[in-house]
Amino acid sequence: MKNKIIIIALLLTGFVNALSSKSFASNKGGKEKVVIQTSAQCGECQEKIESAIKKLDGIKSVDLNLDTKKVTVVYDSLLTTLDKIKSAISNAGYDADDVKANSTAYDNLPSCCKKGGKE
Ligand SMILES: [Cu+2]
Repeated sequence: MKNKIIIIALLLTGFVNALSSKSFASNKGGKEKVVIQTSAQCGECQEKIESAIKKLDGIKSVDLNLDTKKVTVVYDSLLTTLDKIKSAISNAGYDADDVKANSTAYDNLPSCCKKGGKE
């Protein structure tokens, strides 16, 4: 009887370990897809943002929608992070969600590319 309890306990521990290592593995890397709100105004902004993101490692695809100003990025989370993508956008002169545009880069944008430039 005691042996049975030990076996069940061992099986349970193994099961819990298997579960936790599985969730760890899925956090460890692979394809991630994010949608980031930017402050892009026109096609030129779109190109600048897309090429800034493409310079990072592990970028699979970048697609900026000018109607919504949202950029969809598919990337390998082993090679890059969401923070790196946001700072690439900021360093290009545009807002990326909660990350504000780098002010020097923003000042260097043509006036039509600044916020409200197209409105
Ligand atoms: Cu522009």
